[in-house]
Amino acid sequence: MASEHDVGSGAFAVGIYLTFSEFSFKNESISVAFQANPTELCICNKERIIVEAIKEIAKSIDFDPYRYRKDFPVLEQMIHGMPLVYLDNAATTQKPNAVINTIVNYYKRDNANVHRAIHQLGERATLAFEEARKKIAAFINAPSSRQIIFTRGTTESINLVASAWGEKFISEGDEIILTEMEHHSNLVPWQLLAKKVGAKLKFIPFTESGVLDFEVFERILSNRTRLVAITSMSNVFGTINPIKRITRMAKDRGIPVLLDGAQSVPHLPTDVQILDCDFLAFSGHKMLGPTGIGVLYAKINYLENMRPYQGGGEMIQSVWLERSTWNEIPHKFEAGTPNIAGAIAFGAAIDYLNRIGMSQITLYEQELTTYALNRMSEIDEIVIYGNAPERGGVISFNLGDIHPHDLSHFLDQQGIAVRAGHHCAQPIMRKLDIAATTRASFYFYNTKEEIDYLVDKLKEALKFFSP
Ligand code: C6P
Repeated sequence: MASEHDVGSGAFAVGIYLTFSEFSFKNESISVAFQANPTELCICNKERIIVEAIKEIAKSIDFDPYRYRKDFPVLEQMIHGMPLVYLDNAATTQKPNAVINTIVNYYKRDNANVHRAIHQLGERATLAFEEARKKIAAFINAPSSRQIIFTRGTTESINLVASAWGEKFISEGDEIILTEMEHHSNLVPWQLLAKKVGAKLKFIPFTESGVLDFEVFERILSNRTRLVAITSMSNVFGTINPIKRITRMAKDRGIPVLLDGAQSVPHLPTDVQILDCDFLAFSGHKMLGPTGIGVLYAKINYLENMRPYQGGGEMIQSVWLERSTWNEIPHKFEAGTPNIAGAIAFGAAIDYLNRIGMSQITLYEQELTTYALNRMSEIDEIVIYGNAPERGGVISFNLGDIHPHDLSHFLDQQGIAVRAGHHCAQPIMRKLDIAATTRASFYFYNTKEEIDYLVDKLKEALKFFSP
C-alpha cells in the first residue's frame, strides 16, 4: 500500500513552454509533462488541476478505511450483540480520538474565557480558539479568517443571515429563491423573514431523479430576486447541486447566493473563492467535530454591512446606557461566551480530515456509494429516491411495504444504525407522496463489508415482514 509520503511528493514546476509534474506511486516514479500555452497561464492552471487529480486518484486506489476506523472508539462496540455498523453519518458523524482528546486536554489544561483574560490560561484558550478559526478558513479557502463566524451550526448560521442581513436588505415585494429540496433549516428562517418583511419565496423544483430544474430557475430569476439560498448537497437524495452554474446565473444578475453546505463541506473539497458564494453555512458535528459548533462564512462586504445578530458581551466596542458601537468582524457576530472547546476541537477535526485529504474522501465515498447502489438494486422490492449523476453518499429508500420506522428498528436489532423519517425535509416527502424513507449515509470509515451486511439484512427484513 502506498504511504502518504509515497504519493504526491514529487515536484511541480511550471515552465514557460513546458509544464512538468513528477510523483511516485507504489515506488514507481510517474512523470506527467504537457505543453503549456505561454500566453494563457489559466490554461496551464487547468492542466495543473488535472495533474493534481491524477495524483489524488493514485492515492485513492489504496484508500483503506480500516486504517482510520481504529481512531474511532465508538465504532468498536457491539449493539444487541452485533458489531455496530454506523450508517447515519448525514445526521452526525462519529469522532476520532484526536477530537475527543482535544476536548479533554482543553478542559484539563487550558480552560478559560477567550478575548477577555490577560492570564496565561486566557491567552492559551484565545490562541487555540483563533487558530481553529484560521484552520477552518484555510479548509474552505476563505481569503481571511475574519470571514469565519462561529455559530452553533448550520441552522444558526442561516438564521443569522436571515436576521442580520435579510431584515436589513430584503423588503416588501422582494423575492428569495429556494429549492424544493431544502432541509427545514434553509426553509423556515426564510419563511419567517418573508412574513416579517412581506417578501415572496419562489422555488426551483426537483425532477424525478432528484435534480434541480434549471429551466424553471432561469424563469423565476427576476429583478426582484434578492437572494438565492440553496443546499449544495441534498440530505435526502444525495444530489450534489451544480453550485458553480447556480452562482454564475445569479451573479450575472448581481444576486447573492447562500449555500447550505451542511452535507457537502464534510464530504467534498470546498473552495469558496471558486464557488463564488456570498454565504456558506456548515456544521462541525457532520465532519468529525463536536455538536454545538458551526460556521458562517461570508464575503467581507456583507459582514461589514450586516446588523449584529445578538447583543451581549464580546460583540461590542463601546457601551453607554442608551447605545453601543460594534466590535470588528467576526466578533461583532459572536455575542457571549462562545463554544470554545467545540471550536478548538472542530480545528482538530479539520486537521484530521486534512491528513487524509478531502479529495481522497470524496473519491472513496463515491466508490462506496456506487457499490451500495449496485448491491441495493439487487433487491426488486427496493425503491431508491434520487438518481442524480453527481451524488454523495446518502441513499434514501423504501423497502416493499415495510414502514421505515419498523425497518430501522429491525436493522438496529442487527447492529445497523440508519435514519428513518422525513429527514427534516417534509416538502420533499409531500412531493414524493410518501410519509418517510429509510436513509443510509456514509463516511470514509464505512466499508464495503458493512454495505454487504446491510444488504443481507434488508433481504432478511423482507422475509421477516412478509405476511
Ligand atoms: N441534517 C440529517 O439527518 P444542524 O442541525 O444545524 O447541524 O444542520 C441542519 C442541516 C441543514 N442543512 C442540511 C442539508 C442538513 O442535512 C442539516 C442537518 C441532519 O439530515 C439532521 S436533521
